[in-house]
Amino acid sequence: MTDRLIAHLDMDAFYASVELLRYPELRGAPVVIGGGSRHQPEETVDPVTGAAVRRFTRLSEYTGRGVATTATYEARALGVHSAMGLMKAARLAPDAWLLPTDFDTYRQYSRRFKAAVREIAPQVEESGIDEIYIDLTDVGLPPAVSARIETPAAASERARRVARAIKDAVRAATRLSCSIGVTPNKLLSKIASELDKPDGLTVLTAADVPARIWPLPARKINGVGPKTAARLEALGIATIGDLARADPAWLIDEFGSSRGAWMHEAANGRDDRSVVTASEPVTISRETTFERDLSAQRDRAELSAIFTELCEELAGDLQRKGYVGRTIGLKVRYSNFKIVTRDRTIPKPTHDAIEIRRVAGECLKRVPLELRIRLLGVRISGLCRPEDVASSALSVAEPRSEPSLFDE
Ligand code: TTP
Ligand code: MG
Ligand code: MG
Repeated sequence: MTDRLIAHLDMDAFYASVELLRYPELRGAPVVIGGGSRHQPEETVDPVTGAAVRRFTRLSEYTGRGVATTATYEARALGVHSAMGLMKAARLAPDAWLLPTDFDTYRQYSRRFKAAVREIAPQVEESGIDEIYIDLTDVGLPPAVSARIETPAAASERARRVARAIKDAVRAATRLSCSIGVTPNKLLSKIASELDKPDGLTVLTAADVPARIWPLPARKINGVGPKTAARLEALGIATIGDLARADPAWLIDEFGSSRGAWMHEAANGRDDRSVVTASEPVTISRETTFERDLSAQRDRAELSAIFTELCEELAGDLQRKGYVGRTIGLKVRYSNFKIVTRDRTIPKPTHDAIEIRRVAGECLKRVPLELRIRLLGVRISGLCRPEDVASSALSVAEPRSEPSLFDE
């Protein structure tokens, strides 16, 4: 098998970098993200010049038990890091600026950078809000060249070219920088993306493992947590190289057969997990077949209750899975087993039960209701993520919705 080209991309100081886009005056200063709404910058007007000014909170003003989600590289230089208590961070960097965490905005930027990458390389695996794995094995190959006949040097050259294009696309879409590692597998790429942060680009082959990977501490292997690292340390194993050179049988004795064997493989840079692209659902639906066929005339109350319940379940599915949709559809199967469907697309996407019920009710007015009904279903398509839509652009029904046929 030829080597794969797997990239790991991770955004630089992600939450902090997003904040700097709206507060460019803080660029170059130590900034820590992790406050609450009371640390929202105050917008005022300078009484003399009339210019808008913002007042930010100094980290030294913080009291409470909150932790830093992240910090700019300037704050990291003072010793502040993710998950550090803010009071402790304030002792290290009292003059740093503190900003509240705004997950909605970070999620929006997350979707944006991932979409930009997918335009260039569609094989993307989400592995966190600010990071993805990308399979570049077949991306950017010159026509009539297959990855199988490409020389290793040409493959590395192509990896660098494609990764550079991805970094440019991420910057164009978000004005943010990221770091990318490209190696033959996910495990090595996850380590490599960190080697040259921020704004890094590191391409490694299996031959680079001894020089570039082995000197690193064992905890740099994704999956070796602080506890395992401490145990390894106590056994005299500090670096990935120590682990690679350890006797696998001894590791298995110490850590069990699967973990011991895995650690040895990982330290030697071997990992054959593939990049798993999660497919987004196209539609979400709910339907029910009745115990007995129901008549739109005689069983109106029962049908109406079931119809409402289906819409509520569908809205619950959407909210749980984190989608909103624009096309709401209705499916009716009659006692003679014939099916009719109707759908309607609304201008703004929704995940609201009342709104779904209202639109599905309109669809219901367009189906014949002379025959008894055997099955009723509602579905929604045209799905997207609510964070991709400004909240004012979400469709929510007025509390009193228009009555549908079943309610009349
Ligand atoms: P990371 O990618 O680990 O860190 P980062 O992007 O801030 O910095 P780096 O340049 O080193 O990659 O995490 C991504 C975001 O996840 C980070 O900006 C904030 C959030 N986060 C937490 O909320 N808590 C944590 O403990 C960590 C590690 C991250
Ligand atoms: Mg990051
Ligand atoms: Mg990350």
